[in-house]
Amino acid sequence: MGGAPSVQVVMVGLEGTGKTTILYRLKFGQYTSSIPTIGFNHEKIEITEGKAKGVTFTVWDIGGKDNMRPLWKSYLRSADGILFVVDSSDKESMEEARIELMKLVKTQNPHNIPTLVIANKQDLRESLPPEEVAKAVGVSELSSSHACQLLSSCAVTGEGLADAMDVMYDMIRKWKKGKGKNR
Ligand SMILES: Nc1nc2c(ncn2[C@@H]2O[C@H](COP(=O)(O)OP(=O)(O)OP(=O)(O)O)[C@@H](O)[C@H]2O)c(=O)[nH]1
Ligand SMILES: [Mg+2]
Repeated sequence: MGGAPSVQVVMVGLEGTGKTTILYRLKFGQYTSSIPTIGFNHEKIEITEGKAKGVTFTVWDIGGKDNMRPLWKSYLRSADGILFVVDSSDKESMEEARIELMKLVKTQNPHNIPTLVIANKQDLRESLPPEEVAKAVGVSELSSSHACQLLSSCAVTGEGLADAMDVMYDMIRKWKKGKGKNR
């Protein structure tokens, strides 16, 4: 106990869904163009407003290409929460995202850490609304047995990201209480 709280989250999702854009939006407060991630990026992000004000998030942003997905699970062991990013405009990838999300949360999550799915790219006209993304990737189904919720965002403008960090922090606090943990 004592000191400013800090948590670790792992950010995963299929390639091109906007993970690195989210990371740098949170870190620098502005849009930064990115190239596909080979390996990972990580940043310490101090939350300056909202319910999680003063909390430091260490965010591990892992590349989403299929050859990098086997790495995702190794980050789960030391993380307190999962941010799973979905491109809401890419309807064809929803089933693949659902399979990866199920696998990760159900079979590769030894400490049962909470998952917040982010339905990103809500600014695009063709994007599915958050409720439909939730159905398509199985959040509705998962939430009956696991701590799993969905929120929407636009990483280009940053809309929705402050709420997402608030909710992620809240989920982590509940998870830690439930585990009697104080890491
Ligand atoms: N319109 C729109 N474009 C976005 C949004 N978020 C990210 N992008 C764009 O989507 C593309 C991919 O973004 P990245 O952040 O590199 O995606 P990533 O998930 O890190 O991809 P990998 O590193 O390959 O796993 C970039 O051209 C971004 O500018 C968004 O909310 N809206
Ligand atoms: Mg990336």
